[in-house]
Amino acid sequence: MEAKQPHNGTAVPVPVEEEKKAPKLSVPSHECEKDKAVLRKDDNDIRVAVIGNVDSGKSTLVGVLTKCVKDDGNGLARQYVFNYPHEKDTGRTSSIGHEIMGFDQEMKQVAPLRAKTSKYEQWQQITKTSKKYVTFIDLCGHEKYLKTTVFGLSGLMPDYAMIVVGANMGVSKMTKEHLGISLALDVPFFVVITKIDIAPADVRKNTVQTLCKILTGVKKSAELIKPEDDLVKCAALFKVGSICPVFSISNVTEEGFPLLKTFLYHLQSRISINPLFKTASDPVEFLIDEIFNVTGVGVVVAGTMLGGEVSQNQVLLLGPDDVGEFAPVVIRSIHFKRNIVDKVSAGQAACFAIRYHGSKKEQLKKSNVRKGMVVVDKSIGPKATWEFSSEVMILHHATMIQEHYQAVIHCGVIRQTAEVSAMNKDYLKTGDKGTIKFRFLYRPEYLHVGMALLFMEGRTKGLGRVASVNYEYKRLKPGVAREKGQKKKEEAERKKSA
Ligand SMILES: Nc1nc2c(ncn2[C@@H]2O[C@H](COP(=O)(O)OP(=O)(O)OP(=O)(O)O)[C@@H](O)[C@H]2O)c(=O)[nH]1
Ligand SMILES: [Mg+2]
Repeated sequence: MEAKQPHNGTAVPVPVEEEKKAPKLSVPSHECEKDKAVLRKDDNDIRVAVIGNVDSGKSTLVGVLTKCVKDDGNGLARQYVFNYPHEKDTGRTSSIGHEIMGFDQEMKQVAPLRAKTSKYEQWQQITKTSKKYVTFIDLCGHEKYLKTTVFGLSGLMPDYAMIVVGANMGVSKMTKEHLGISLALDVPFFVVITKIDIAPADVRKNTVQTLCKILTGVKKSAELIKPEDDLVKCAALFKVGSICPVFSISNVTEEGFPLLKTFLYHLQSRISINPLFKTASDPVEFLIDEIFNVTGVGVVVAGTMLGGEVSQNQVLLLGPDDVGEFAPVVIRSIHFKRNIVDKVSAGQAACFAIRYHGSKKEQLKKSNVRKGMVVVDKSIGPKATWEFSSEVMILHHATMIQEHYQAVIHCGVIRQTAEVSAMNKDYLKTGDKGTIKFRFLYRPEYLHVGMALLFMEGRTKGLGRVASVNYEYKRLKPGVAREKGQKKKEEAERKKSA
């Protein structure tokens, strides 16, 4: 199997001694609410998560946009964006893919190097010559990989979601599901209808009508984009408002691409209005979404900078581990979009080569780090929590959610099973709202009040926000806790039958 490249627009940092100073990236101007001086340096880097039903043409669209090759309708363009050979064989995306497209001063797309050159060279060329770039996060359409798609949407902090719908396929259950998740996570979305070259006119019309109806149902007004539309205004309005731009394209003929590319160029970063992001002058907070072990380098973590600035040789805290502790680590080298840099700041996705620092003599191993951990500044005084409460809404549950119910919590980069330890109602059914106290089953996590969360178990789905965290509660070891829970359950059943 081919080795997977670190993503997040990053690459494996080379050993420190080989590092060179990275070229400076230009900063565009655009209005925002925070002080410009402390905003992230490359506010011109937009992240777009690509979602939609299986076979709707997501990977193909990413391939056509970023590699400037036309598709043949038979899987040609997607070959350039797959991570693994098995994805090439089956044509199905099963992992998260990252690709970038760049624009120059004149708003023209920077021609990528030949599609067959390494991703490394392609990204370096685009970042060096572009004024602005859009990073696409290609996600999976198949239900089997829904957890990966949810992770991409919630943990990789996209500015926007691009929902891809096949004109000939209509709006599927999975498309609606992805749309619902974007809404739940407050990720504004636009729609791209693909395959207009093969969809019969009546089928295409039907797809558009169904889509408009669904969007109206979620209080969004569909804007079917026409050549005369003001795309600058559209991109700005859609960032905060209730419109949903809808593009119609063909990956084979490239019909509709000029309009879509212009729109992508005008997209604005949302970090200034996303409450999760802080400024470069705040203490460092970096969420880990992937871990690599690189020969000659050691452990490399990929993730997103929520706040602060990180430089080479800086000492920060890594955690929480399985008992909720944080350990000092030193940043050995930094990569940003496959370029070696000496600093990254709030809003950027980056890769750090790290190792333990100070009294901890052991060597940091990949197994010591997991997705959901953070690298933070000591001044934050980070704490891990086993228990938190959340205001929730149940999107679907076959019967009732009660105490002891267990589900997988997706919250940013955190993914862990938790149990309902208390509720403000006896039970919750589909459509109900309530307050639930959740307890993680395996380890404490680093959580923020206000973070959006989704919980899932089979077909059950609910969404909510972290309302408060309880640092006082310390969970018993999982085995003991399960035993206790089981006893409590048995007792309740005994009482019921008595
Ligand atoms: N004719 C035509 N075929 C297209 C178009 N877009 C995509 N295709 C074809 O549709 C098929 C599916 O495309 P993919 O890009 O793999 O779809 P996907 O949404 O990424 O699928 P998953 O990753 O499995 O969720 C491929 O054979 C593409 O060649 C289009 O605009 N026109
Ligand atoms: Mg795909």
